[in-house]
Amino acid sequence: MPDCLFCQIVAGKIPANVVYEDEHLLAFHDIAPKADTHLLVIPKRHIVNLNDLSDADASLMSHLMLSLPAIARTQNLTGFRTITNTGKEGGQEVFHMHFHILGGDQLPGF
Ligand code: D5M
Repeated sequence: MPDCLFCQIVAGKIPANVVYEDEHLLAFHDIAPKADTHLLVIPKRHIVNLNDLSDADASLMSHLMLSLPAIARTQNLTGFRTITNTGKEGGQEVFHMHFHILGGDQLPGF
């Protein structure tokens, strides 16, 4: 998606502070951190949000979820919060699916 911000990060056209990359995923620091450590984990392929998923994405989503702890550990996080905002009403601002990883200090209960 040419005018998608996160697709442009995947393509290397917009810089990001990348902490993890593999064939399917990219993880980088959020530009406006809401916690001491705030990462974003995205699929390289353009997927809008959870509403955009189908059964064909089961393996990708399994890989993404199972990768979150290891990505958190790159920042020495053992405990962390994971959030994904779905749709405008869900607070989503960038319409390329991403999972926030928040940690590094004691987060309040939810
Ligand atoms: O979260 C979108 C998140 O994307 C928000 O926390 C800011 C972050 N953001 C926006 N632009 C950038 C760039 N260029 N690099 C890194 N992070 C960025 P949402 O869940 O959609 O509200």
